[in-house]
Formats: sequence, C-alpha cells, structure tokens
Amino acid sequence: MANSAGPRSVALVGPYMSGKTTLLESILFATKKISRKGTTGEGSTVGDHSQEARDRSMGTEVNVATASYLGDSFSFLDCPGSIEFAQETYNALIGVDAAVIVADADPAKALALSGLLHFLEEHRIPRLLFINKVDKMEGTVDRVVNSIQATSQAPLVLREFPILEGENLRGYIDLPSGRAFTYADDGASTQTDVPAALRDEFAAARYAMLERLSDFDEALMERLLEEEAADNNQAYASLRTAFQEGHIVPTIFGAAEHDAGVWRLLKMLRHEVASPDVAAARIGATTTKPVAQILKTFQTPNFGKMSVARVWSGTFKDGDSANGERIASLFHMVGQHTEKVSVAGPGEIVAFGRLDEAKTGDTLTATGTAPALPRVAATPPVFAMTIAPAKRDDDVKLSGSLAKILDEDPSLQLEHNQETGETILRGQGEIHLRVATEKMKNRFKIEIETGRPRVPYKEAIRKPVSQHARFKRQSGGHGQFGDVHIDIKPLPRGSGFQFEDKVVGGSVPRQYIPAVEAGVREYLTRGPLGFNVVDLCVTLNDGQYHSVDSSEMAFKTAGSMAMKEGMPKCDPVLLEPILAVNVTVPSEVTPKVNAMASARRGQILGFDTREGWSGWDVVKVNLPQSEIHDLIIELRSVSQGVGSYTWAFDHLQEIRGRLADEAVQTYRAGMADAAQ
Ligand SMILES: Nc1nc2c(ncn2[C@@H]2O[C@H](COP(=O)(O)OP(=O)(O)O)[C@@H](O)[C@H]2O)c(=O)[nH]1
Ligand SMILES: [Mg+2]
Repeated sequence: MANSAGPRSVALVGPYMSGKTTLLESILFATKKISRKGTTGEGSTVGDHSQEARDRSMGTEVNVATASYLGDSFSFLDCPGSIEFAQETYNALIGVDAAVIVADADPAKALALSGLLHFLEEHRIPRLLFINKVDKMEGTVDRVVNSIQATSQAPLVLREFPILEGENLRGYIDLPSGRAFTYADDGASTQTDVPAALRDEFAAARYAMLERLSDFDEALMERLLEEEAADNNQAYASLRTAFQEGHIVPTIFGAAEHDAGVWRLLKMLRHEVASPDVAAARIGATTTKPVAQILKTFQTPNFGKMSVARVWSGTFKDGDSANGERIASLFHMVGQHTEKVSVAGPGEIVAFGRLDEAKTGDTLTATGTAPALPRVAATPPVFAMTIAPAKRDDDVKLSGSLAKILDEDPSLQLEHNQETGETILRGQGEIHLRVATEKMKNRFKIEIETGRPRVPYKEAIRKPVSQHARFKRQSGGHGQFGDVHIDIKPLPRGSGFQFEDKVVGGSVPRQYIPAVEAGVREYLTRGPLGFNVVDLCVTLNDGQYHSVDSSEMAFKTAGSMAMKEGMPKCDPVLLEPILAVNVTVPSEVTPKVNAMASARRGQILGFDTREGWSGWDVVKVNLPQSEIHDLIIELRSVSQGVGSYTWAFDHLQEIRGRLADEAVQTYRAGMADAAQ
C-alpha cells in the first residue's frame, strides 16, 4: 500500500565516486524511464551530463530526473559529492522529502560523510543509507555500518540481514518481513527461504532492530516488554515513522552497477517517504497559495536562464506571474532533456524558464507575500585564483559572463584588488574554480587565464627622519617653486597614515598644504621596497614659497620629492598580512592541523570543540597570508576531504632577511608574469 499523496523528491547524496550517478541510472532503468543504462566512464549517463562533468567523470552540479514508479511520481536529484560543490548539494537538499546517502562499502571512507550527515541532521531531513558496491565490499557489513555510525547522531538501523558465502555477499533477509533474497550473477534477486543455518542469527538481528525502534515507539516497546512478537505490519509502521521523523537512518545495501538492491530501495521510497506536505510543514511553507522555492538556477545556450524549483503549495501555470516576472515555460527534467508541462502542482520539481531575477533559495509566489523559508548560507571561500581574459578586448565579455556564473553559484566570490590590480575569483577549491572558468568558456566562449594571487604586502619604517626638499623649475614664462621641511616618523602597528600640519607664520601658505599632503600620499602607494606604506606620521614643519611661481602642483611635487629622498633613510621594513584562521576538523585530525600550521609559520592560538558538531574541533591559528594558498588542499588530504577553514585579515607583521627577500622576489615575478 502506497502512502502517496503527491509527487515526491529524493536526493542522492554521498561522497564523490560512491555511485550516485550509477544508482540514478539504475533507478531510471528500473522505472523504464531509460531503455539502456549509460556509464559515467563513457560519459553516457543521465546525471553528470554537463561538459565539465563529463570531462572529469565527476558531478559538478545537481541533475534532476523525474520518473514514475508504479504510478507514483518521483524526482531524483543526483547531487555532486565533491566537497567543492557542496553548496549545490545543500541548496537542493532544502527542497527534498528525503535523502538517500550512497556510501562506499568501505570503513576507511566513512569520515567523508560527516559534513553531509551534519547538514541533514541540522535540517531534519529524513535520510536512509544505501551501502553501495557490496560486490567488492571491504570488510564486513557490520564494520562498514559501525564506521559510518561514528559520523551519525541518529542510529543506523540495518533493516537487512546479510547472507554471506565466505566473505561474499550472496543475498539478504529483509528484517521486518523475514523474506530472504539471493542475488543472481546479473544482480537480480530471487526470493528464497531463510537458510536454516541463519534462523537464529536472523531472529536475533530482527529483535535487535525492533528494540532499537522501540526507543521511538511506545506501542512497540510495550509489546516487546510483554514478550509478544511484533508482526510485520507493526515493524514496517514503526520503521516508517522513525525514518520520517529522522530518529533513525534505515540502512540497506546493494550494488548500483549491477542493479542489486535497487528495487528494494524503490519500494522503500514508495512506502516510506512521506508525502510532500510533510516536508512543506517542516520548512514552514504552510499555505494553500502558490509557493515554490528555487533550488538552483543555470544558463542554457539556447533558452537563457532556467530556475529549478520545488513547488510547496498551490499550482504554477505557463503564463502566470511569479515574483513579478512572467513564467515563460515550465519543464520536467530528465538530466539534460526537458519535457514541457503546462502546470505544476504541490510536490513537483520543475524548471521555470526565463525568470531573470530568480536566485537560488528565493521563494516564488504570485502575490509577493512569501513565508520565510530556510535558505542555505553561502559557503565561505577557501581557495583563490586570479582571472583575466586571454584576449585583451574580451574585458567586457569577462564581466558579463562572470556575472552569470556568480549568479548561479553563491559559493563563488569576486574581488577586484586595488593594491595588486588583480581580479580574484574565490571559491571552494581548485576544481571548483576551474569548472567555473570552463563554464565561461563552454557557455560564453571566452578564454580565461588564471594565476596565483599575489600577497598584498605592505611596508613601514623603523626610524624617524627629517627631510627638506625643494622643487624649482625655471621654464619660459613663469616657473615652479615649492619648498618643504617634513618629519617622517614611525607609528605603532595598525595606526595607518597621519598627516600633521605644524606650519607657523605662513611659510607654506594654507592653500598649498593639502597639495603637500597629496604629494606625500601619492608617494605612499609605492614605498622604497615597492609596496603600500603604512603606520607612519608625516609632519609638515616649515617651507618656503614664491609669490608668482608657487602652485599646488609645485608643492605636491615637493611633498613627494621629500618622501622619495627621506623614506629610504627611515629603515624600511616589509610587512606581511597575517590572517586569523579557524580550522574545523574531526578531532582525530587535530594533531595534524597543529603540525601543518607550524610548518606554515603559523601561530596556534588554541583549540576548542566545534559548537554543535560532536567529535569536531576548531583550531585557531594566525597564519601568514602567503601560506594559505594551498592550505585547503593539504587539509582535505588529511581529513578525507571534510576539513575546512574560515579566515579574516588580522594584522600586519614585520618580516626580514631571507623571508622578506623571497617575498619581494615572488611578488615581482608575479608582476612580470602578469605583464606578459
Ligand atoms: N564495483 C562496483 N562499482 C560501482 C558500483 N556502483 C558504481 N560503481 C563505480 O563507481 C564509480 C563511481 O560511480 P559514480 O556513479 O560516477 O559515482 P558518483 O560520483 O557517486 O556519482 C564508477 O566507476 C562506477 O562504475 C557498484 O555497485 N559496484
Ligand atoms: Mg556523480
């Protein structure tokens, strides 16, 4: 008996390479949406269809496929697993009724699930675990489940009992019903009797499952206490409720590539995923008026902008208006293929054509008054690249295509750095940024050059100096004359620049004093070492003027001449920016973070448990900006990809000797590259 009361939406999530796209392919084949299965290796799958995804055999964005199974409509969202595209996944998860976590049958890969599980728990999204690739399982089912359990707050409840032949999985017994199935070589399963040798073990496993469930089901608890056997229906009902409420993570296994366990998964989804009004209530979309939420937007070469949305209530029709824009068309999707529909109702996932203002996370309504729905915050950036058009006259095209790419992806950020003159694209890692530039190339036909951003070093002085300078020029008509006496003195770190006017008796007339300051400031953009000068005070003490030849121009020049002559005598010193970095990692990785920070000249300030994340730490480090460029790469390599950090500028710190020389050299080499 199905509990269907509308189209449901299910996300396939899990680490990169766990088999999500393969599972989607198998699901679409099982539901006869496709007649032949593609493979990610060949680049022929429904999911991962974009050029960038195909080039890497890796999901880089969410792909939607709507199919029906025994008359019930399901939209499956194949979500990218790489942490660099997590924002895509999280944005989409806001719009689903349940998530299928696809995980490798390998205990060594369990940690990679922890960020995802935390997100699902935080948003109370019902989730079940599909342990994939049992055809080449590493270790036993129990070991795999136990290792994944360490990353989940809610208990994983195994609802199948494995039938093994030596180490090999031959089939399973469905715990609630007690029906046994064995796999054929092609992955199809046939129902058999429970093998006699397994009866006792099976009974114990079933009882253990019921005991677990009874924590969330009083009726079941009473029944077990009275030592009455729970019937199948009661076991199913109890499982369904505990799953829908997120108390447990039902766990099954299979092999997507061989279609093993896929029918079982579909049946579970059909019977156990709640109707869409439950998710609508969970996120607060409780109205009968038309309300939808944008899960993703993207640009198509021929159709402009598309906005993938979940309809939470009411209906949307072709030609209706939503948030003040006219809905040009509505589509169901099967990967890159679209099927035009004229109306979309509650629970459906549809793509709206040409809503130019729509942004991911936005609520769409006809009336403009919208319930406040949860939105995923933009993930702060952890990797940066400079970008420039390969052809100089592509500047305008660059800013146009960047705007479109940034509009699609809230986890990208753009900065035009005044000091280094660079355009810097920030995001979630090298692949994320490469994919962004490839999208620009593939969709907007613009070639991009990338590089490593330069560190905006600064400089300061350590010694005070008094300096006199006179600018005098006799040329044709009237000449130029400006004469100044200045004191240059260091200020404490963080003071910036101060200009003092101590002129008495009009030796420099009032109207020329701002010009002197302007000359000094102009010089400060590039000090003796070649960088912005900070933390100093320049005092104008005295000077001379000429009633005909003096001008603002002349005093400005005198001001910068005095600096040019005086500053090299002030014992200039290089300052490097130091960032305050909060590294977040599972606690077992913390010692490695300490070592990593020391190797990068970081200063560990301390560590704490990460609030709301059990088993995680936050390590606080002050780290030179020059050492952060590839920090995320190293951090991920020691934490199965889940370690991350946030950063903010903290202070400037002197560096001398070899370090300073190297810094200046690297900076200049970067400038030479950029000039080529
Ligand atoms: N042995 C085995 N390999 C699988 C299975 N499912 C997927 N794979 C392989 O795992 C790799 C990653 O699969 P893919 O679907 O692209 O993973 P995704 O990154 O999670 O979408 C591919 O080489 C698949 O052929 C399975 O059940 N058994
Ligand atoms: Mg994939």
